[in-house]
Amino acid sequence: MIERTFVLLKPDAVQRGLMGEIVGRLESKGLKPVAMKFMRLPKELAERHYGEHKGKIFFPGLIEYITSGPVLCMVWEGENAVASVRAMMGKTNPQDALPGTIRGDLCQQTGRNAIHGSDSVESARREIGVFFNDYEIQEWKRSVDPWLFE
Ligand code: DAT
Ligand code: MG
Repeated sequence: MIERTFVLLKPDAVQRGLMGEIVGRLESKGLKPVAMKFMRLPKELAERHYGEHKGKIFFPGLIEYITSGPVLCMVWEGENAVASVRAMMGKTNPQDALPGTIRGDLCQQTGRNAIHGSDSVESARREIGVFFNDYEIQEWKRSVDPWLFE
């Protein structure tokens, strides 16, 4: 199933100069970028995005961290894109994330785990709607697609 997923590179990824590395991994997988936006999240938007974690002990710290600097917000499309990006990200706690995954290779602590990716098709739809208007999402054909999809 061709799906879309919402991906956000967190302030630590931006500050550490890892945007290219992470975007490169998603591109090399053959996933197709359909939206990108570099922005500083207003607190309200951050709280809406992480609404499911409201009330948890780490919520205030999470909001402070995610709003502390610019982030790269993106939508990527591809076969089974939601689970595929989650697998590439690795476990939430980088200490549990396998080598070969983004968090396993590039991060050390849960509170600085570099990347967000939607955890279900339903979350992806909600999160894409929170961050992007329809006109910010590009429908485009890629000439390599026949070499990725039979
Ligand atoms: P994921 O980002 O893997 O989807 P999540 O949705 O459970 O993980 O949590 C969202 C973010 O909140 C996570 O990337 C980092 C932070 N977080 C989660 N659990 C935490 C914890 N126990 N302590 C500190 N931060 C935590
Ligand atoms: Mg999550």
